Amino acid sequence: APSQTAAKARGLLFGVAVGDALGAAFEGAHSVDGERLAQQERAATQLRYTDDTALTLVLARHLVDRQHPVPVDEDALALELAREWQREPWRGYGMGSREIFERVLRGTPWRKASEDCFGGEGSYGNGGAMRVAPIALVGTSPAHVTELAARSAVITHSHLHGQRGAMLQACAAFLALNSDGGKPLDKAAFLSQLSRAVEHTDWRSHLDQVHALVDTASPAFAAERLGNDAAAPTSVPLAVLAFLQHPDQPAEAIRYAIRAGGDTDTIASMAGALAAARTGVQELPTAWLDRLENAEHVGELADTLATRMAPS
Ligand code: 8NA
Ligand code: MG
Ligand code: MG
Ligand code: MG
Repeated sequence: APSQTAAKARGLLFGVAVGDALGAAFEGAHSVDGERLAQQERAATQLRYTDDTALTLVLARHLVDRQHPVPVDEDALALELAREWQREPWRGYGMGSREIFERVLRGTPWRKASEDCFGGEGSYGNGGAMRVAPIALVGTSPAHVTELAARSAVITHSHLHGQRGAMLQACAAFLALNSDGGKPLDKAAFLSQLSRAVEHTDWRSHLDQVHALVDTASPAFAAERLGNDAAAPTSVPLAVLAFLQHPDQPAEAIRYAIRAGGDTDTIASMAGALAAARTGVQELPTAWLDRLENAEHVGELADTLATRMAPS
Protein backbone atom coordinates (compact mmCIF):
# COMPACT_ATOMS: atom_id res chain seq x y z
CA ALA A 1 0.00 0.00 0.00
CA PRO A 2 1.30 3.50 -0.76
CA SER A 3 2.34 5.63 2.19
CA GLN A 4 -0.09 8.16 3.60
CA THR A 5 1.96 10.92 1.97
CA ALA A 6 1.79 9.31 -1.46
CA ALA A 7 -1.95 8.66 -1.07
CA LYS A 8 -2.52 12.32 -0.27
CA ALA A 9 -0.34 13.54 -3.15
CA ARG A 10 -2.25 11.20 -5.48
CA GLY A 11 -5.50 12.47 -4.00
CA LEU A 12 -4.52 16.06 -4.71
CA LEU A 13 -3.59 15.47 -8.34
CA PHE A 14 -6.38 12.98 -9.14
CA GLY A 15 -8.84 15.31 -7.40
CA VAL A 16 -7.84 18.05 -9.84
CA ALA A 17 -8.23 15.74 -12.84
CA VAL A 18 -11.52 13.96 -12.05
CA GLY A 19 -13.22 17.15 -10.79
CA ASP A 20 -12.20 18.88 -14.02
CA ALA A 21 -13.16 15.94 -16.26
CA LEU A 22 -16.55 15.31 -14.63
CA GLY A 23 -17.38 19.01 -14.45
CA ALA A 24 -16.39 19.73 -18.06
CA ALA A 25 -19.69 18.45 -19.48
CA PHE A 26 -21.58 21.12 -17.52
CA GLU A 27 -19.36 24.21 -17.90
CA GLY A 28 -21.57 27.27 -18.30
CA ALA A 29 -24.79 25.61 -17.07
CA HIS A 30 -26.87 27.80 -14.73
CA SER A 31 -27.12 24.95 -12.24
CA VAL A 32 -27.01 21.17 -12.62
CA ASP A 33 -29.66 18.80 -11.35
CA GLY A 34 -28.66 15.63 -9.55
CA GLU A 35 -30.15 13.31 -12.17
CA ARG A 36 -28.14 14.80 -15.06
CA LEU A 37 -25.01 14.52 -12.99
CA ALA A 38 -25.80 10.91 -12.03
CA GLN A 39 -26.20 10.07 -15.73
CA GLN A 40 -22.80 11.55 -16.49
CA GLU A 41 -21.32 9.54 -13.61
CA ARG A 42 -22.83 6.30 -14.91
CA ALA A 43 -21.59 6.81 -18.49
CA ALA A 44 -18.87 4.42 -19.59
CA THR A 45 -17.03 6.93 -21.77
CA GLN A 46 -13.50 8.06 -21.03
CA LEU A 47 -13.21 11.05 -18.70
CA ARG A 48 -11.27 13.71 -20.59
CA TYR A 49 -9.83 16.62 -18.69
CA THR A 50 -9.45 20.22 -19.89
CA ASP A 51 -6.99 23.13 -19.64
CA ASP A 52 -7.24 23.06 -15.84
CA THR A 53 -5.58 19.66 -15.55
CA ALA A 54 -3.30 20.10 -18.57
CA LEU A 55 -1.69 23.17 -16.98
CA THR A 56 -1.68 21.63 -13.48
CA LEU A 57 0.39 18.77 -14.92
CA VAL A 58 2.77 21.31 -16.49
CA LEU A 59 3.29 22.96 -13.11
CA ALA A 60 3.70 19.56 -11.43
CA ARG A 61 6.42 18.58 -13.94
CA HIS A 62 8.06 21.99 -13.47
CA LEU A 63 8.25 21.36 -9.72
CA VAL A 64 9.65 17.87 -10.28
CA ASP A 65 12.39 19.23 -12.55
CA ARG A 66 13.40 22.18 -10.34
CA GLN A 67 15.09 21.76 -7.03
CA HIS A 68 15.40 23.95 -4.00
CA PRO A 69 15.87 26.87 -3.56
CA VAL A 70 14.09 27.98 -6.74
CA PRO A 71 11.09 25.68 -7.24
CA VAL A 72 9.35 28.18 -9.52
CA ASP A 73 11.30 29.69 -12.43
CA GLU A 74 8.88 32.12 -14.05
CA ASP A 75 10.67 32.42 -17.39
CA ALA A 76 10.88 28.67 -17.87
CA LEU A 77 7.35 28.06 -16.59
CA ALA A 78 5.90 30.66 -18.97
CA LEU A 79 7.33 28.76 -21.94
CA GLU A 80 6.27 25.38 -20.58
CA LEU A 81 2.67 26.57 -20.11
CA ALA A 82 2.59 28.19 -23.55
CA ARG A 83 3.99 25.06 -25.24
CA GLU A 84 1.34 22.90 -23.59
CA TRP A 85 -1.39 25.19 -24.98
CA GLN A 86 0.26 24.99 -28.42
CA ARG A 87 0.45 21.17 -28.23
CA GLU A 88 -3.25 20.71 -27.39
CA PRO A 89 -5.04 24.02 -27.97
CA TRP A 90 -8.44 22.30 -28.06
CA ARG A 91 -8.61 21.65 -24.31
CA GLY A 92 -10.76 24.73 -23.68
CA TYR A 93 -8.50 27.62 -22.69
CA GLY A 94 -9.63 31.03 -21.45
CA MET A 95 -9.40 33.96 -23.87
CA GLY A 96 -6.77 35.88 -21.92
CA SER A 97 -4.52 32.86 -21.45
CA ARG A 98 -4.62 31.99 -25.15
CA GLU A 99 -3.55 35.50 -26.10
CA ILE A 100 -0.68 35.49 -23.60
CA PHE A 101 0.59 32.06 -24.66
CA GLU A 102 0.52 33.06 -28.30
CA ARG A 103 2.57 36.19 -27.58
CA VAL A 104 5.03 34.37 -25.31
CA LEU A 105 5.72 31.83 -28.08
CA ARG A 106 6.42 34.72 -30.47
CA GLY A 107 8.98 36.18 -28.06
CA THR A 108 7.08 38.76 -26.02
CA PRO A 109 8.30 38.73 -22.40
CA TRP A 110 5.62 37.04 -20.25
CA ARG A 111 5.38 40.03 -17.93
CA LYS A 112 4.47 42.35 -20.79
CA ALA A 113 2.02 39.90 -22.34
CA SER A 114 0.38 39.37 -18.94
CA GLU A 115 0.15 43.09 -18.15
CA ASP A 116 -1.27 43.97 -21.58
CA CYS A 117 -4.11 41.47 -21.22
CA PHE A 118 -7.72 42.74 -21.04
CA GLY A 119 -6.92 46.26 -22.17
CA GLY A 120 -3.99 46.64 -19.79
CA GLU A 121 -5.94 45.57 -16.71
CA GLY A 122 -4.48 42.07 -16.56
CA SER A 123 -6.55 38.91 -16.08
CA TYR A 124 -8.47 38.24 -12.88
CA GLY A 125 -9.61 34.86 -14.24
CA ASN A 126 -9.30 31.70 -12.16
CA GLY A 127 -6.58 30.22 -14.42
CA GLY A 128 -3.82 30.87 -11.86
CA ALA A 129 -5.86 29.15 -9.14
CA MET A 130 -6.99 26.19 -11.26
CA ARG A 131 -3.41 25.01 -11.93
CA VAL A 132 -1.81 25.83 -8.56
CA ALA A 133 -2.50 22.78 -6.36
CA PRO A 134 0.88 20.99 -6.86
CA ILE A 135 2.59 23.95 -5.15
CA ALA A 136 1.11 22.62 -1.89
CA LEU A 137 3.24 19.47 -2.30
CA VAL A 138 6.58 21.32 -2.34
CA GLY A 139 5.84 24.31 -0.11
CA THR A 140 6.94 24.19 3.49
CA SER A 141 4.51 26.62 5.17
CA PRO A 142 1.39 28.61 4.29
CA ALA A 143 3.58 31.70 3.74
CA HIS A 144 5.96 29.80 1.46
CA VAL A 145 3.09 28.25 -0.49
CA THR A 146 1.32 31.57 -1.05
CA GLU A 147 4.56 33.20 -2.25
CA LEU A 148 5.19 30.40 -4.77
CA ALA A 149 1.53 30.48 -5.81
CA ALA A 150 1.64 34.19 -6.64
CA ARG A 151 4.82 33.66 -8.67
CA SER A 152 3.26 30.83 -10.66
CA ALA A 153 0.09 32.85 -11.31
CA VAL A 154 1.48 36.26 -12.29
CA ILE A 155 2.80 34.79 -15.54
CA THR A 156 -0.74 34.87 -16.92
CA HIS A 157 -2.61 36.82 -14.25
CA SER A 158 -1.07 40.21 -13.60
CA HIS A 159 -4.32 41.44 -11.99
CA LEU A 160 -3.99 41.07 -8.20
CA HIS A 161 -7.25 39.14 -7.96
CA GLY A 162 -5.90 36.49 -10.32
CA GLN A 163 -2.91 36.04 -8.03
CA ARG A 164 -4.93 36.12 -4.81
CA GLY A 165 -7.15 33.35 -6.11
CA ALA A 166 -4.07 31.22 -6.65
CA MET A 167 -2.69 32.10 -3.21
CA LEU A 168 -5.94 31.12 -1.54
CA GLN A 169 -6.33 27.82 -3.40
CA ALA A 170 -2.67 26.89 -2.81
CA CYS A 171 -2.90 27.69 0.88
CA ALA A 172 -6.17 25.75 1.17
CA ALA A 173 -4.51 22.78 -0.55
CA PHE A 174 -1.55 22.97 1.83
CA LEU A 175 -3.82 23.06 4.89
CA ALA A 176 -6.00 20.22 3.52
CA LEU A 177 -2.96 18.11 2.68
CA ASN A 178 -1.52 18.58 6.15
CA SER A 179 -4.80 18.07 8.00
CA ASP A 180 -5.36 14.82 9.89
CA GLY A 181 -7.99 12.87 7.95
CA GLY A 182 -8.55 10.70 11.02
CA LYS A 183 -10.10 13.59 12.97
CA PRO A 184 -13.05 15.81 12.05
CA LEU A 185 -11.89 18.98 10.31
CA ASP A 186 -12.18 22.12 12.45
CA LYS A 187 -13.79 24.25 9.75
CA ALA A 188 -13.63 27.55 11.63
CA ALA A 189 -9.92 27.05 12.34
CA PHE A 190 -9.32 26.10 8.69
CA LEU A 191 -10.99 29.32 7.49
CA SER A 192 -9.16 31.46 10.00
CA GLN A 193 -5.77 30.00 8.95
CA LEU A 194 -6.77 30.48 5.34
CA SER A 195 -7.72 34.10 5.88
CA ARG A 196 -4.11 34.83 6.80
CA ALA A 197 -3.18 33.99 3.20
CA VAL A 198 -5.19 36.99 2.05
CA GLU A 199 -4.70 39.23 5.05
CA HIS A 200 -5.22 42.98 4.51
CA THR A 201 -7.16 42.37 1.29
CA ASP A 202 -10.83 42.46 0.39
CA TRP A 203 -10.74 38.65 0.07
CA ARG A 204 -11.25 38.41 3.83
CA SER A 205 -14.92 39.23 3.30
CA HIS A 206 -15.26 36.38 0.77
CA LEU A 207 -14.06 33.99 3.45
CA ASP A 208 -16.48 35.48 5.99
CA GLN A 209 -19.24 34.73 3.50
CA VAL A 210 -18.01 31.16 3.10
CA HIS A 211 -18.08 30.80 6.88
CA ALA A 212 -21.71 31.94 6.96
CA LEU A 213 -22.69 29.31 4.36
CA VAL A 214 -20.83 26.28 5.77
CA ASP A 215 -22.99 23.27 6.70
CA THR A 216 -26.24 24.87 5.53
CA ALA A 217 -26.18 26.30 2.00
CA SER A 218 -27.45 24.37 -1.02
CA PRO A 219 -25.21 24.47 -4.11
CA ALA A 220 -27.58 26.86 -5.92
CA PHE A 221 -27.81 29.21 -2.95
CA ALA A 222 -24.04 29.17 -2.47
CA ALA A 223 -23.54 30.01 -6.17
CA GLU A 224 -25.95 32.92 -5.84
CA ARG A 225 -24.07 34.29 -2.83
CA LEU A 226 -20.45 33.58 -3.83
CA GLY A 227 -20.62 33.56 -7.63
CA ASN A 228 -19.64 30.66 -9.90
CA ASP A 229 -18.02 32.20 -12.99
CA ALA A 230 -14.48 32.08 -14.37
CA ALA A 231 -13.23 35.09 -12.38
CA ALA A 232 -11.04 34.20 -9.38
CA PRO A 233 -12.95 36.17 -6.68
CA THR A 234 -16.24 34.58 -7.77
CA SER A 235 -15.07 30.97 -8.05
CA VAL A 236 -12.28 30.12 -5.60
CA PRO A 237 -14.46 30.86 -2.51
CA LEU A 238 -17.15 28.49 -3.86
CA ALA A 239 -14.53 25.75 -4.31
CA VAL A 240 -13.39 26.22 -0.72
CA LEU A 241 -17.01 26.01 0.44
CA ALA A 242 -17.65 22.82 -1.60
CA PHE A 243 -14.66 21.26 0.18
CA LEU A 244 -15.83 22.42 3.62
CA GLN A 245 -19.32 20.95 3.01
CA HIS A 246 -17.75 17.52 2.39
CA PRO A 247 -14.16 17.53 3.65
CA ASP A 248 -14.05 13.75 4.07
CA GLN A 249 -15.94 12.81 0.89
CA PRO A 250 -14.18 14.13 -2.22
CA ALA A 251 -16.86 12.72 -4.53
CA GLU A 252 -19.51 14.71 -2.64
CA ALA A 253 -17.37 17.88 -2.69
CA ILE A 254 -17.03 17.49 -6.47
CA ARG A 255 -20.78 16.86 -6.89
CA TYR A 256 -21.61 19.92 -4.78
CA ALA A 257 -19.34 22.10 -6.93
CA ILE A 258 -20.81 20.80 -10.19
CA ARG A 259 -24.39 21.21 -8.99
CA ALA A 260 -23.62 24.88 -8.25
CA GLY A 261 -23.22 25.39 -12.01
CA GLY A 262 -21.17 28.04 -13.83
CA ASP A 263 -17.47 27.28 -14.25
CA THR A 264 -18.12 23.69 -13.18
CA ASP A 265 -14.93 22.02 -14.41
CA THR A 266 -12.71 24.53 -12.65
CA ILE A 267 -14.64 24.80 -9.39
CA ALA A 268 -15.07 21.01 -9.11
CA SER A 269 -11.38 20.56 -9.91
CA MET A 270 -10.31 22.94 -7.14
CA ALA A 271 -12.77 21.41 -4.63
CA GLY A 272 -11.75 17.87 -5.57
CA ALA A 273 -8.07 18.70 -5.08
CA LEU A 274 -8.72 19.99 -1.55
CA ALA A 275 -10.91 17.11 -0.39
CA ALA A 276 -8.87 14.27 -1.88
CA ALA A 277 -5.62 15.85 -0.65
CA ARG A 278 -7.08 15.58 2.85
CA THR A 279 -8.51 12.05 2.59
CA GLY A 280 -6.07 10.45 0.18
CA VAL A 281 -6.85 9.02 -3.25
CA GLN A 282 -8.62 5.92 -1.86
CA GLU A 283 -11.75 8.03 -1.17
CA LEU A 284 -12.15 8.91 -4.86
CA PRO A 285 -14.50 6.46 -6.66
CA THR A 286 -12.47 3.85 -8.57
CA ALA A 287 -15.14 4.02 -11.29
CA TRP A 288 -14.02 7.61 -11.96
CA LEU A 289 -10.30 6.87 -11.81
CA ASP A 290 -10.71 3.90 -14.17
CA ARG A 291 -12.31 6.19 -16.77
CA LEU A 292 -9.75 8.99 -16.48
CA GLU A 293 -7.46 9.61 -19.45
CA ASN A 294 -3.72 9.65 -18.82
CA ALA A 295 -4.21 8.30 -15.27
CA GLU A 296 -0.91 6.42 -15.17
CA HIS A 297 1.08 9.59 -15.86
CA VAL A 298 -0.92 11.56 -13.27
CA GLY A 299 -0.17 8.88 -10.66
CA GLU A 300 3.54 8.79 -11.45
CA LEU A 301 3.83 12.57 -11.16
CA ALA A 302 2.04 12.49 -7.81
CA ASP A 303 4.36 9.76 -6.53
CA THR A 304 7.44 11.74 -7.53
CA LEU A 305 6.13 14.92 -5.93
CA ALA A 306 5.23 13.00 -2.76
CA THR A 307 8.91 12.27 -2.23
CA ARG A 308 9.46 16.06 -2.02
CA MET A 309 6.96 16.53 0.77
CA ALA A 310 8.26 17.11 4.24
CA PRO A 311 6.97 14.34 6.53
CA SER A 312 4.08 15.76 8.56
P1 8NA B 1 -8.76 34.29 -18.79
O1 8NA B 1 -7.59 35.10 -18.42
O2 8NA B 1 -9.36 34.43 -20.15
O3 8NA B 1 -9.90 34.58 -17.68
C1 8NA B 1 -11.14 33.89 -17.70
C2 8NA B 1 -12.30 34.85 -17.93
O4 8NA B 1 -12.37 35.79 -16.88
C3 8NA B 1 -12.18 35.68 -19.18
O5 8NA B 1 -12.57 34.97 -20.32
C4 8NA B 1 -13.07 36.86 -18.86
O6 8NA B 1 -14.42 36.52 -19.05
C5 8NA B 1 -12.83 37.04 -17.38
N1 8NA B 1 -11.81 38.09 -17.11
C6 8NA B 1 -10.58 37.91 -16.55
N2 8NA B 1 -9.94 39.09 -16.40
C7 8NA B 1 -10.77 40.04 -16.89
C8 8NA B 1 -10.65 41.45 -17.01
N3 8NA B 1 -9.57 42.14 -16.59
N4 8NA B 1 -11.71 42.11 -17.54
C9 8NA B 1 -12.81 41.45 -17.97
N5 8NA B 1 -12.97 40.10 -17.88
C10 8NA B 1 -11.96 39.40 -17.33
O7 8NA B 1 -8.37 32.76 -18.67
P2 8NA B 1 -8.07 31.86 -17.38
O8 8NA B 1 -7.01 30.91 -17.71
O9 8NA B 1 -8.01 32.67 -16.15
O10 8NA B 1 -9.45 31.10 -17.37
C11 8NA B 1 -9.63 29.89 -16.77
C12 8NA B 1 -10.95 29.41 -17.25
O11 8NA B 1 -10.85 29.15 -18.67
C13 8NA B 1 -11.38 28.13 -16.64
O12 8NA B 1 -12.76 28.13 -16.41
C14 8NA B 1 -11.07 27.11 -17.70
O13 8NA B 1 -11.86 25.95 -17.58
C15 8NA B 1 -11.25 27.86 -19.00
N6 8NA B 1 -12.59 27.95 -19.58
C16 8NA B 1 -13.58 28.73 -19.06
C17 8NA B 1 -14.83 28.84 -19.61
C18 8NA B 1 -15.90 29.69 -18.93
O14 8NA B 1 -15.90 30.91 -19.03
N7 8NA B 1 -16.85 29.11 -18.21
C19 8NA B 1 -15.12 28.16 -20.77
C20 8NA B 1 -14.09 27.40 -21.33
C21 8NA B 1 -12.84 27.33 -20.73
MG1 MG C 1 -11.28 23.96 -18.21
MG1 MG D 1 -13.55 26.16 -16.34
MG1 MG E 1 9.52 20.00 1.09
